[in-house]
Amino acid sequence: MRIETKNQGAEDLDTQLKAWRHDIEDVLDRYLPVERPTDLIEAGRHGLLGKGKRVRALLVLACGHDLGLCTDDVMTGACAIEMVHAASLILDDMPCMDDALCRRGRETTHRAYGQSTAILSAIGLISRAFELIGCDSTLPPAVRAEMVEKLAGAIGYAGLTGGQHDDLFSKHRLNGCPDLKDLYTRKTGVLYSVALTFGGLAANLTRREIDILSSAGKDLGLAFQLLDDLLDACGTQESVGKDVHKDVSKTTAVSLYGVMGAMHEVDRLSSDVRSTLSGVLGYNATVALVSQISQQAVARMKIGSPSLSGERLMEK
Ligand code: GRG
Repeated sequence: MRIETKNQGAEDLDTQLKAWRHDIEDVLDRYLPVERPTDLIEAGRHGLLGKGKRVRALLVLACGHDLGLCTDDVMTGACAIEMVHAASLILDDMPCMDDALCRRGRETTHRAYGQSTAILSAIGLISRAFELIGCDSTLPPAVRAEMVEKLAGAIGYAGLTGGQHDDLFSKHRLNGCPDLKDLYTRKTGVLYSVALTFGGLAANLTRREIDILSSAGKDLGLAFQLLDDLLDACGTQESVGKDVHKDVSKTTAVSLYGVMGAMHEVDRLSSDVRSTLSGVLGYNATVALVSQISQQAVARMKIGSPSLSGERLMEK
C-alpha cells in the first residue's frame, strides 16, 4: 500500500518540518482507518494519532530528503516506525509497566479503552507496520526484506523488548553510566538507528555509509532518552504532555549525572551526532532537525515547575 503525500517543496526548515509532520499524520490516519473491530482500531488510533512529535518519522523523511529522495519514497518506512513507537508507548503506559495516566496530553490508551483492548491494539499496530513495508511494491524486494529485518530486530530481545525488560527488572542492579547507556540504547536508540537506516537503504547507500547512519542513530536515541529523563525531572505534565516525576526512585541520567551533567552529556552526544551525520548527509535537514529537537526539549524543561535538581538548573 502506498499513499501519495501533498506537501512537496516547502522552503525553510520550520515550514518543511510542519509540512512533513502534516503529511505523516495524514498518511498515518489513512493507514489506520476505522474498520471492524471498531473499538480495537479506535484504541490503536488513540495511541497513534495523538499529539506526538513524530521525531522518528521526521528523521526518515529528513534523511531521505538529504539523500535526494522525495517524501513518498520513504513515507512507508517513516509511518511503520511511528506505528511501532506508538505501540511501545501504549504498552509502556500499562499498569504492569509504567502505570501512566496521561500521554500526549490525553488519557493513556488503557485508561480510555481498557487493558485488554490496549494490548491488542498495540499488537495490531505492530502487525500493520510490517504489512505496510511488505506491501510497498515501489521499493525493491531486497530493500523491503532488510527493512523488515532491521525493524523486527529493533523491537525484539536485543532492542525495545529487552531494553524495557531490563528497565523494569534491573533498575537496582545497574552498574553506573555504561549499563544505563546500554539499556537506553536498546530501549530507545535502536528505533532512531532504524529511522536513519531506512533513509540510507531507500537511497541505496553503501554498507559503510548505512553503518555510520545506524550508529549515529543509536547515539541520537540515547541523547533523546537522556532528554526524556531530564523532562521527567524538570518538566510539568502540561509542558511535556505526559506524567512526570515517575522516575524518582529509578536510576536515570539525572540520578547518575545530575541535571547539569545530563545536559552536558546530551550536548556532547548531539554535537558528535551532528558532525557524523554531516559527513554522510551534509549540513542539511537532518542535522538541523537534530538541533531543533534538543532545543525544543530544553525549552519545555524551563517552562516546568522544577524539581530540586531542576531548580539548580534554573539558577545557573
Ligand atoms: C513490542 C513495540 C514493543 C515494545 C515492547 C514497552 C516496550 C517493549 C518498550 C518501551 C520503550 C519505550 C516507551 C521507550 C521510551 C522511549 C521514549 C523516549 C519515548 C518518548 O518519545 P517521544 O518524546 O514521544 O518521541 P512522542 O509522544 O512525541 O512520540
